Amino acid sequence: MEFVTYEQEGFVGIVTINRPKALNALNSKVLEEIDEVFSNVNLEETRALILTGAGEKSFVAGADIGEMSTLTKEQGEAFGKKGNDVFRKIETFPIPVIAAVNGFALGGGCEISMSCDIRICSENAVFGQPEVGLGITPGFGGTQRLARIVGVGKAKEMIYAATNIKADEAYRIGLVNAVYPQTELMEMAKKLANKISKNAPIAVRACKKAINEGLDVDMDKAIVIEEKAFGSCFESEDQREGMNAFLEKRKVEGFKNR
Ligand code: DAK
Repeated sequence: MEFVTYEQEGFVGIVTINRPKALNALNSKVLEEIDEVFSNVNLEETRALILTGAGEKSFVAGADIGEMSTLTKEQGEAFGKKGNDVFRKIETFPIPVIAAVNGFALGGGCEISMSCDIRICSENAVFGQPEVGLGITPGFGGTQRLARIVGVGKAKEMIYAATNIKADEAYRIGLVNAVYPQTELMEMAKKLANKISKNAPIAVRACKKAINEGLDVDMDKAIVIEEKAFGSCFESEDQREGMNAFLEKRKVEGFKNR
């Protein structure tokens, strides 16, 4: 791998986009490597992922403008699909993915963070969809996910006016769950990932699937998705251990992911 690294710390996997010379901008190679890293995650031993960028300046400064500058209509659509397939893989990945946004999250950077389940950021983070200033639309899901996360009005303002927002504003509008000093960001991301990892993995995965799939359908269908997810947990050892521990007034002896 040239541009993406993976580290395993207990049940937590850390994926780092590492192309500092271009502020971690996403070219085709970076997208292919992210895809490969996610494909290789060992889901038996990993219960949460953290996605971050190398360095202290930028999470991801967007799709690679140099690579995009000469695309034809067909090539543009193909590049959009390549990014969208990877981002959808992250969004539907069986385990939670936390974006630890450590600086610029512009264009494709904002978009990849929005394909993660949860975003936390450093105080120097900047979010935005500056594409219309480059003569293009957001191409990796920005027009769809931003409106779903922060609401239509705010998303339209950010996208039409190409307005970048700082960390405190991102927190205020609900784009990020928390803001930390840069030096504490990864520690806090790991703390959250470890907290998730201590819970029953089968139940956590079922929650992610139910929340994601339920948001795409009406409430009558959505609630059935939850019923199925809830029912499926009763086939797990971890459900028995979780409930027995409560009834026997003891701590859970470590969920087994079974
Ligand atoms: N692409 C390529 N290189 C980039 C880059 C990017 N997005 N962002 C930064 N770099 C490179 C710079 O060119 C510079 O390289 P050298 O000149 O040193 O070789 C290096 O990173 C350092 O950047 P700066 O010198 O500019 O650093 P500053 O601190 O002065 O400024 C900045 C930092 C983040 C404010 C600035 O670099 C900047 O404005 N970057 C561009 C941000 C941006 O506009 N991002 C959105 C890109 S558009 C689609 C698919 C995808 C997309 C759209 C459509 N379809 C297929 C339909 C997605 C679009 C985008 O993401």
